[in-house]
Amino acid sequence: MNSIFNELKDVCLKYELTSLQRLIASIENLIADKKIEIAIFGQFKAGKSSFINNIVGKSVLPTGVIPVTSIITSIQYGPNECTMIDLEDGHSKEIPLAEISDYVSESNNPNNVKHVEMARIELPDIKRLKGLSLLDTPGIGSINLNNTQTANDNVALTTIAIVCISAERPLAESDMELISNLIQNSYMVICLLTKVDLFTPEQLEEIMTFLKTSISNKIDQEIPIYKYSIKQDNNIYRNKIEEEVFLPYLKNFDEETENIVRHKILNLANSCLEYLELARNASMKTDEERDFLKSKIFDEKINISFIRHELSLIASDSKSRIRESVFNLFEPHIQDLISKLEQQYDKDFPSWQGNLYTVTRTYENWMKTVTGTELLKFIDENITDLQNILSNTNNKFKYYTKTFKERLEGKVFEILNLTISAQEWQPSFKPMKKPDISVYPGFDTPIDLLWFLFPMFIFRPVFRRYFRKQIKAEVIKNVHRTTSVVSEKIFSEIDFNQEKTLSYIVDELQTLEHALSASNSMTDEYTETYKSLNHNMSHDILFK
Ligand SMILES: Nc1nc2c(ncn2[C@@H]2O[C@H](COP(=O)(O)OP(=O)(O)OP(=O)(O)O)[C@@H](O)[C@H]2O)c(=O)[nH]1
Ligand SMILES: [Mg+2]
Repeated sequence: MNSIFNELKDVCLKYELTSLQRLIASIENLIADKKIEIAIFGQFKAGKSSFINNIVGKSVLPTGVIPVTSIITSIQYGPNECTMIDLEDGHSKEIPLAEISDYVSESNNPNNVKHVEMARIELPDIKRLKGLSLLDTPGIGSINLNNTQTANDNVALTTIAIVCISAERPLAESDMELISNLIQNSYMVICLLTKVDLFTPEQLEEIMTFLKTSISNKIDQEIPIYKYSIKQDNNIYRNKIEEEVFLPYLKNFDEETENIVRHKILNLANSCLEYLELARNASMKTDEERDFLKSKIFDEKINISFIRHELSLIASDSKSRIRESVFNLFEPHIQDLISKLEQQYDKDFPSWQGNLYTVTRTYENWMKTVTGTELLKFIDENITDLQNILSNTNNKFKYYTKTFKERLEGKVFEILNLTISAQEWQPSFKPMKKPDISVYPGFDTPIDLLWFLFPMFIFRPVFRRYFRKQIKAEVIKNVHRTTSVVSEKIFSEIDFNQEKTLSYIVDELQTLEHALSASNSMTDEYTETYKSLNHNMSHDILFK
């Protein structure tokens, strides 16, 4: 099996099949660190975290009535209790298990402001599950799109998937889409009908029948469905799932991991063969035919400058609304801010001593500090909404990539009668970090240059009123200024993500273009590589 894997890696390297690198890495991990991953997917509130807590016999993961899980968390056996947080910058830190929800729950780590990549928990009292790793994932279809994305990113590489479907809302469109995506790549997919305690046995039978027919209608394949409840007859449900799903993997651990590796290698091989087939087909044509094919596929809508143009339209269309959206966040709070500052001013002014020049400077500094502090606090409190403004644009880029891929696949099929790889085609974006702005309120009061004309013991009440009146205008001016700073920050993130989307699509197009440019002299090479891969696959003892 190793030799065929090496051969596939060489093919990917030689023909620059970059989109297969993630799959290669996941196979390498599996070979190095034998561990069977069971990922728990499903809509938000389906009971995923509750199910894992129930299996491990302990409330380790946060659960709740509003969407909770925002970070992927793995749980597995380890000789000592240990909880690690892997950060996006590559560092890891150990934390007490009791603090896990500070990192993995949406309320304590909104929009992943703590930049957590994933959390890993090892527990000593689940030795019976040694070798398995349970993966808790954020709910699909959650209002927080970043969370949905986190879960989606993992679908393509999942080994064993348990899809939780709550008996309260059996089957949504997103469940079906999830199941069919998982079926394409995973080694095994299982459905878990959760919260069955909420229904009578008769109602449950109806729900089960509905679930089974809906799934088999959609994907033309039956998948095992298990019932589950953490509240009623829990032992029965838990034993059944452990005996029928978990234990078989553990009993034949070596054989099963080999099977899983083989399954993944087969997926990889199929993608490579598709590529070689495409390239070989193209290489057998004459130069004119090849150019004709390419011109039909890479038509006016499938070329880099058109894509660049469309992406920049998406970006500029989004940008045109961003300033307004950001200002709309601030606007309802402007009056409160003015009143707050006026009250603070009434408290602070009496302590400002000195001539007009000094008092003006004190006022100016005071204004800068309090407005700056209040506006930064506001940004802090509203970071989720600001990030959602950016997410809206990111989702447009993702949607564009998805429809573009479908357009391209359709074209290739129509013209060459070949299907191209079903690899996940999704650029992934990181949520926006808190804007690093130091609000710097401006201020201009030329009047103080004439300070020597105004003895303060006479004019103090006049200036007190004068400064107080300025507060409103200063606040409004600085809200506009902050709106610009924040919008600029979002603009630059959009530009960055636009480039990322473009280079992602360009990579994929180049792979295809490369395949379609294969000249006659390459036919033998592609045929040989194809034959050799095919032969080695069928002769490899593990593929028998
Ligand atoms: N009646 C009943 N309620 C359950 C059961 N399992 C989970 N719940 C409840 O369902 C709600 C959601 O459970 P979670 O485990 O947080 O769901 P989740 O799928 O992890 O949710 P997200 O992390 O937000 O995607 C909680 O209030 C649980 O108490 C069950 O078997 N029966
Ligand atoms: Mg959860």
